[in-house]
Amino acid sequence: MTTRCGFVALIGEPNAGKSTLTNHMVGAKVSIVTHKVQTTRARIRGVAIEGEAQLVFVDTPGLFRPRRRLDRAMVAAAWGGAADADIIVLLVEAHRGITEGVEKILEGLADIGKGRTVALAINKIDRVEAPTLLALSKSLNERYAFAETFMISAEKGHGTGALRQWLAETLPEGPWLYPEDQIADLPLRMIAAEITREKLTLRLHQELPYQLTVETETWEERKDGSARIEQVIYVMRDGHKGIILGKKGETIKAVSTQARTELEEFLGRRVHLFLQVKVRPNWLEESERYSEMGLDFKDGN
Ligand SMILES: Nc1nc2c(ncn2[C@@H]2O[C@H](COP(=O)(O)OP(=O)(O)O)[C@@H](O)[C@H]2O)c(=O)[nH]1
Ligand SMILES: [Mg+2]
Repeated sequence: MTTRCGFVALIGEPNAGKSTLTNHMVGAKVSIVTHKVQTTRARIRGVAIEGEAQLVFVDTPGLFRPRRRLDRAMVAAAWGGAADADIIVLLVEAHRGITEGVEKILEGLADIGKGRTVALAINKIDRVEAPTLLALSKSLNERYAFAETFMISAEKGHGTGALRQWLAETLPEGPWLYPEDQIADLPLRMIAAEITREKLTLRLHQELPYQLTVETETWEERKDGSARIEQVIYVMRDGHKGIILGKKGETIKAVSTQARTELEEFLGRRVHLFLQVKVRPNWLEESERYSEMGLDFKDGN
């Protein structure tokens, strides 16, 4: 039997559904998902198996016009993920169509996509009627020579089987890169930090989620089989610390419980989670914070 293996980079605007599709394909939550834009900060690899093929999905941060250093590092990681992939899948939201952001990505693809297989996945088809979908598919294909077009709902799992099948057939021949039972290529400490960041993002309003970062500081394996995990939430201002703690520490307590429950489910064992909030006005300019997130920190980033 010939095996196949390769990287499938999912790119698109923030909120297109890249992380939802990654999780759906892997069959487990390896990438955090929220309704807020720019939830995914780094490249997250999720592994799926289809017949003799191992599909390594590269979930990327959204492509958007960057303002801050962190934004620039995220966008660079997204394009870098595409440039390193065997197949690029562009996700476009069915109900939003060809936005200015999508236009910009198509421009970028003209360059990065050269000599690569690029497919189009129109996502969230549960939100539109068929005629809209066909018109959108037609105009996107007029703008770029996609190898294939798929109409999917990452959330409901519609059309994703066909995409998966096509990817499995199209990836290059080669040995599998990961053991059969591995579903993610991200250190556990980072997955743990991402879970806490997701719970914070879901709970906090407006800009605050974009101004904080979570790091796992210590991870101790206990004799009784449980894990003791200490994490730090870095925020930029004293006021933010107060918001995260909440009245009588209610907010952080709730976040901690939710994160711990999900971690226990993910790890399949008991977890003792300790969260601490630290004010660090300049964390967005500290290279160490970026390496903890798996992002490059460069001069001029
Ligand atoms: N209606 C609908 N919503 C979806 C679908 N796929 C993703 N979403 C939602 O879109 C939002 C953004 O999804 P996410 O995967 O985080 O997008 P990303 O920023 O591209 O990674 C979340 O609220 C998802 O639940 C879909 O097929 N249909
Ligand atoms: Mg995402």
